Amino acid sequence: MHHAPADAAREAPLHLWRHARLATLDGAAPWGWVERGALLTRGQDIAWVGEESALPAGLAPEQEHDLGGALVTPGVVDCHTHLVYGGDRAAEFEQRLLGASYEDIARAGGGIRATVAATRAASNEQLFARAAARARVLMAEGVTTLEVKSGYGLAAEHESRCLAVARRLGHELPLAVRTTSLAAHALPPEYAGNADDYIAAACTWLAEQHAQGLVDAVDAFCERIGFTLAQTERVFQAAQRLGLPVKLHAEQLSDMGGAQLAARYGALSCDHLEHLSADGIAAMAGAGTVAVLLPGAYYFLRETKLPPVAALRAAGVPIAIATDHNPGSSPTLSPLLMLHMACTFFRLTPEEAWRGLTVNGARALGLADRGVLRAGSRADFAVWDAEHPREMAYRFGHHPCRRVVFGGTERTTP
Ligand code: DI6
Ligand code: FE
Repeated sequence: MHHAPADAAREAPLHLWRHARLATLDGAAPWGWVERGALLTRGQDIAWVGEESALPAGLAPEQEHDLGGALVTPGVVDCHTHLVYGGDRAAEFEQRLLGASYEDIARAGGGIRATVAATRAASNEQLFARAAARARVLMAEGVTTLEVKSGYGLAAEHESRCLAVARRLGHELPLAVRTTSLAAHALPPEYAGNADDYIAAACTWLAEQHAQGLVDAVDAFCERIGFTLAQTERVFQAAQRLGLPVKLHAEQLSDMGGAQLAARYGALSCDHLEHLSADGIAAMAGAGTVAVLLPGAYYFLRETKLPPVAALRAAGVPIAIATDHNPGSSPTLSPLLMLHMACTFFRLTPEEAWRGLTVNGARALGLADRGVLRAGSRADFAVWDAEHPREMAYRFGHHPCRRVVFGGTERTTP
């Protein structure tokens, strides 16, 4: 006999996590702060959060964990990564510093095409081992939910392999993984000069990948060097036919009007957004689309145009922050550095940046059950060697994450 999930949750043992300073990020109070806090977890979920002095009486928790007055935040949600790929582009970085232009490198078979070739040449085991090593670095900084995009296979077989590797990360590591199909990332060499045919092919792969349970969302790179608005819309239509939510790499290098298109398809998020227009902001606000800001790519590409943070804030568009980990434009594995850079470059407040790395990151993935410490949410939280979460926004190159609880179970740090 199988128990219904609700019954299983009721039967799971109760754990008390006490003597904590909580940044719940729940409610309107600054940080959702609880100075002398405690959490009760049952199974994978939080059963109760509050002042320890207000703990419900008469409970007999099976285990009690004394957190010694440490700071607790929700687990970190990295809602935009390209974690699965072969090779790296460190030599290309070096060549550029020695004077080679992006075009020189591209003509010599470098850039994104080099990553596609290395990804296709890598075995599933190699792709998995490399991606798992990267995921462990992210996890050491408190990541409990991770989005992983395909987009370096750019052929049916290789896109499916990359999505399957991403799925396997979620099965083999104590981490929640959401997969996004990004076949519309770049034009593979087989389709040079034939982007419309490539998009038609990619739309047919999507149905197959979805049938295999490999896809949670669909993304595209709408850009002069990526795909046009019309091609992006065909990808969105294919996603819509399958009932899959969409996201978009939008207005990263130029204002294509991608945000307006994405909003018409009810996009979960638009990401990058340095060149986002007032019309794009209004469309996103109307659709409830999250703005995912990616300070790592802004920094690494030495971008100078800032995303319109004040206007996004004024329009009430939720703002998320992510690593955008990829070998070409954001080879970082530090969500905490992104937290810092969101403040220094983009002028987010430390609390906005933290909400960006937790609750709004979750929202960018369509997940309402995490990102805050609240009764009913998933028991995903991080314990920090810090007095206050603003310290992690202030310091950089600093990793004070000490313990992580994922789905109610303490994770052993890698
Ligand atoms: N925007 C980016 O910055 C990366 N992809 C994208 O859509 C670059 C990917 C790469 O250069 O490998
Ligand atoms: Fe990206």
